[in-house]
Formats: sequence, structure tokens, C-alpha cells
Amino acid sequence: MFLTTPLLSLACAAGGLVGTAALLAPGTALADHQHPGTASTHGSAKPVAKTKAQVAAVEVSGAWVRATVPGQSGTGGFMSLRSKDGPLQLVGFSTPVAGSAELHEMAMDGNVMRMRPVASLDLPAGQAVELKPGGHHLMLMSLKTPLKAGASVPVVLQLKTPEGRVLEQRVSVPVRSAAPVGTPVADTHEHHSH
Ligand SMILES: [Cu+2]
Repeated sequence: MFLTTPLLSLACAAGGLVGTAALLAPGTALADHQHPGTASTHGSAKPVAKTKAQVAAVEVSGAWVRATVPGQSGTGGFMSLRSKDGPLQLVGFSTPVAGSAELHEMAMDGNVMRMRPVASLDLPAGQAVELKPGGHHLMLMSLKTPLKAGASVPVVLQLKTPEGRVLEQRVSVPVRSAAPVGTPVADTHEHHSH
């Protein structure tokens, strides 16, 4: 078992970056992530009832999760999301393969790219919002199993309506060693192709 997480490989996995350290303190973000008013649907580890996961409030395309290398305990998930009707907010996600799941963004801090947790991501109606290397991404941490290219990962997206209701949408996300051709990548130093 590899219990320690090299922070550098975390940053690499999520952002396709090289040579920058991610100043991420695992666990510190969780406090930001609690929504006391919507506690009932916000548990990330709970299995989701089938009837509840039937909503397809957003159109998902180009979804992928970056494959891991031995010893790597965290990785990034990417996709394009388009809310079909009204505006929604992506407020979190869950997956059985990760002990911890957060929404992250990557941003320049001086001349260093860092990633940090965000509480939500706006999905304006009818507009594609990209989760991509170098930008916003799903952060899968404390992975329970290595993720091999060719496998797929079940992910449940948590989508909040303007009324404050949280919908859950299930997506099967393929594991890939690199971004699918034609999908947006903010950072040009895409380098890992194990
Ligand atoms: Cu991240």
C-alpha cells in the first residue's frame, strides 16, 4: 500500500503540470464544503438510490479521469457540462473509488500554478462549462484502487437548483492516460502519457 501522497504527482495528475508544487492541505477544504441547509443529499459516500439519479439536468461530454501511476493516491476528472434548462451550480460529486472528492480550480499564484478547493461552479443555462486540466476539475483523493486506462469510474454529480434543491446525476467516466483528442486543455505542457 502507498499511503503517502506525493503532492507533486497530485498536481500533475490534475493539471498536467510539471515542476510546480500544489499547496493543498487535504482535509482543510472539507469545512467549506458543508451546506447545513441541504445536508440530506450532501453525504458524499452514500450510495445513490436509482430513482434519484435519473435526472439528466446537464449534458455531459468529453468526460475522463486521468489514470494513476503506482503510488499515486489522487487524480483529476474532467468534462464539459451544459445545463439544459435553468441555471445550476455544481456543488460537489461523489465516487466510490475515492475516499474524498472535491471541486478544485487551478489558478496562478504569482508565477506558480496552484490548485485549491472551490465550493461550487456556476453552470449558466445552455452554456458549456469546461472542467479541464489547468482549470476547474473534479479532484479524486484517497483513491481506494489504482485507476487504469480503459476502466471507467462511476461519478455522481451534485447539482444545485436556484431554489436550493440538490439534484444528483450519475455519469460513467472513462479512465484515460491523456485528454481525448479535441477536448480543451488550458495548459499546453500536457506531458504524462503512461
Ligand atoms: Cu485538484
